[in-house]
Amino acid sequence: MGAAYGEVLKGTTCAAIAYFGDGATSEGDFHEGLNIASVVNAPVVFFNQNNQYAISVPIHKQMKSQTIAQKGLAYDIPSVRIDGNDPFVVYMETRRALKRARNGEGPTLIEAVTWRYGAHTTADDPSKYRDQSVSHDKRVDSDPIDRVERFLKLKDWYDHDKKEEWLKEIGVEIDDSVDLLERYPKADPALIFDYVFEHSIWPIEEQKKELLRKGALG
Ligand SMILES: Cc1ncc(C[n+]2csc(CCOP(=O)(O)OP(=O)(O)O)c2C)c(N)n1
Repeated sequence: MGAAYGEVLKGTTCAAIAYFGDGATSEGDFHEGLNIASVVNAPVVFFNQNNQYAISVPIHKQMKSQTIAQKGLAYDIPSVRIDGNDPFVVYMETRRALKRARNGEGPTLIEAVTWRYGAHTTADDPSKYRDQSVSHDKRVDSDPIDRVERFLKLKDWYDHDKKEEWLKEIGVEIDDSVDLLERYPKADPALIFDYVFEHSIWPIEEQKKELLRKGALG
């Protein structure tokens, strides 16, 4: 919302898009962002990826709202709920919302309903809080990559060799990027204190000194 409104102040026609989970919509800053975006008609798209879990917390345990889209109504923001596993509808609605934003028509909230098949992070074990066979069935039914593949086959546009070639190319690109980042020079941790404010303030300076004194910053 801040980045979007900044563009208005600069006089550009750029829009901003923010992606966040269902759990994020239970936090105060989501509501503050929507409220002020509506008040100043900011060129922003709020894109909610509703995968129905905030790590181990299922959606019904963190909100009583039937949908996330309805939260936009309270702020008079046009809101849609879409099939987040349909790449075409995700593309079309995102494009439409960005166009509205760039035309000065203000914010949009998109709720894209999906499902997290695997773990939240490598430290998470979803078998502890949900039946993993459900994830398996959902994947078979609605995986977006498989859906596009089925669509291309139906249209007779599918090229198996091209797919294999791209998979190889992308694999090499990912491996190269990981190698590059692993060799990246380490940042100076003291820098995190230097850019909090334009001119530093004493509590930040004290924290920096304290950490340097303890040798925590190497
Ligand atoms: C203020 C705060 N509290 C807790 C966390 C720990 N945390 C990280 S991700 C997460 C759940 C996020 O759920 P959701 O918004 O649904 O996004 P998802 O990762 O499921 O897509 C939590 C609680 C955090 N990062 N920040």
